[in-house]
Amino acid sequence: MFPVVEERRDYITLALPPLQQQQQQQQKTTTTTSSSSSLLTTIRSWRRRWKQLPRLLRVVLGMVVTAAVVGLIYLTTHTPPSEPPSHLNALSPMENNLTPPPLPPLPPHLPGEREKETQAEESLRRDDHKHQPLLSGQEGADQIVPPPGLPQKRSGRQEAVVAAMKHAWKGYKTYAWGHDHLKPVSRSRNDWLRLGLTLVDALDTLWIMDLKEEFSEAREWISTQLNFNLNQDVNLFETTIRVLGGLLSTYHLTKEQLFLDKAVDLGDRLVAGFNSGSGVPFADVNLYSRRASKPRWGPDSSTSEVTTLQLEFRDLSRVTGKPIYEEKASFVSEHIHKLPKTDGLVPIFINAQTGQWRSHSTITLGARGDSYYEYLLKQWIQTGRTLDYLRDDYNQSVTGMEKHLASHTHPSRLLFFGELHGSTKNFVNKMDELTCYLPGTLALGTHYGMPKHHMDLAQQLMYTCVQTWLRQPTHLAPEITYFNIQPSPNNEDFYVKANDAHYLLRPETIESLWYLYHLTGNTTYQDWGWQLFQGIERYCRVDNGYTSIGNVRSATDTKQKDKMESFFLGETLKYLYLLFMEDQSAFSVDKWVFNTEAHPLPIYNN
Ligand code: DMJ
Repeated sequence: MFPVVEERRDYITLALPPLQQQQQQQQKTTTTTSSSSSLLTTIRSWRRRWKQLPRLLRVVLGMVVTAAVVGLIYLTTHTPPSEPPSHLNALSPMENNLTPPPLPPLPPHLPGEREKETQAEESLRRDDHKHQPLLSGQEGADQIVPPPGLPQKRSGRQEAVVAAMKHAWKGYKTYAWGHDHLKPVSRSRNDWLRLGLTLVDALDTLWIMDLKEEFSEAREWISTQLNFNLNQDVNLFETTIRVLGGLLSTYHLTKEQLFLDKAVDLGDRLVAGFNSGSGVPFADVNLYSRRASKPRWGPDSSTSEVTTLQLEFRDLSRVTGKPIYEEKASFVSEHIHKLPKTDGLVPIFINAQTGQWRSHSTITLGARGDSYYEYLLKQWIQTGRTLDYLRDDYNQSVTGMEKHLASHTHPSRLLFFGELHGSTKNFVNKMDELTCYLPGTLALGTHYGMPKHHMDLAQQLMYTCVQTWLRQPTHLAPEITYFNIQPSPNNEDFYVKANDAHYLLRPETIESLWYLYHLTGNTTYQDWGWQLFQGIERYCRVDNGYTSIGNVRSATDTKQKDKMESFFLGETLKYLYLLFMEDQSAFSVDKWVFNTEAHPLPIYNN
């Protein structure tokens, strides 16, 4: 067990000593008696004066008072509501209300859920527990049937999300076409990878939302302008999850060879990133020279980055029949499987030349650690549940999370997962918004037969994540939240430091809401998602798109950051759309596995 920075105390009982209680009671009684006797005297004197007035005057006064009361009642019940901001006009008054109704706590288990878990566990125990041929090996891509029933009739909430997507797209098209990111406030653009990042990340969202015109103009740009022959260092992880993942998923959805050709061209360049002393990839790769290098900021690669390439590279191998991509990426997972861990938990840095941990680095489920855990489970699912070491590592890591990172707040006992810092591995009571992908992953795991109590963890953490949004005046979550595990002066569960108060249009909480709704059918998750979406609409929407903000702690001073991240279109709006979809069968988690950037890829049977 590691030492903790803050002592964990669950309950403090505030009981007054009996004597003090009695004294207070007596004081209360004396005060009440004297104030009620003076009230009686006043009433009697007014009654005397009233009776001394002439009878006619008393009748007239009575009528005037009655008319005033009736008028007051009419006015208070017939005042029209104040105007909502113009961009919310399309929504109904009920939907425009930003004040959250009290949210019912979710039952630990919902109807039907236990049966589902039992069925999944039983199917896992069977000898032939492999997934039935959703796809078989390399010929798989041709067998994928697009999600049934698309386009579907949209719900009202989906229409609102589609309107948001159109607004974001219009701003991007007008001011940043073909560039990585839109700067909606200054009506300009920003380049990072020089790959038309927003356009590629948004492709499958446009297709899923059936935005034909927008999809076809994006397709045209991919066909005529997207060029990977660039003398440009790109981050291997970001380019893989956003661009390679986006192209592959669009290929699977549309069956258009164009997207696969582009994915292969990119994959052939990115695969050079694995050329290191250990096979663990470097952080960066030059797309033209195909030379890999360590990041400018330090000697090591991030653990989450080197372990979050495998779904995409494996898929590329399966659809092309070229094993090289999968071999390179799978080797990294196998290598990391053999490295020492803290009850399944891993440090956030690894050296690409030696293949060893930077052992004094932090353990966290947030930045640089997060998707390592996510891809353990998702790779196992992608391969038809055949690579059991991944499932075992995943299960062990959840045990480690519970043992070393789980804690509860004071006073509301909200579950959160903290971090272990430095070589001493001291517990620190902070959690990134990024960690809010975890409820979704835990829920997905229980659907595939992981221990039932993982679902309890998922539901509890989901509630905490939603609270980090709804307890801010903007209804938007900060990048980092600190949790009080002892009583604090203001008796609040958590607080936010000024430097951590930004919201970057991130999707993780919404992503988890989709998984929990998809797997339980509990519409409270949809209602929560709707409230978060309204925070985005009210505080991030600007004339020419959506902007990240620097301060979620103030509804009047949000400090717009003038940047629309590509994942807002690739992930946030896609998960909102899926969350509000009435027929959840189109993107069933039995058929699709979503990469960490929300790009759906098919599940294979091996
Ligand atoms: C996305 O690029 C991916 O979800 C990644 O795994 C980490 N987070 C960002 C969005 O917040």
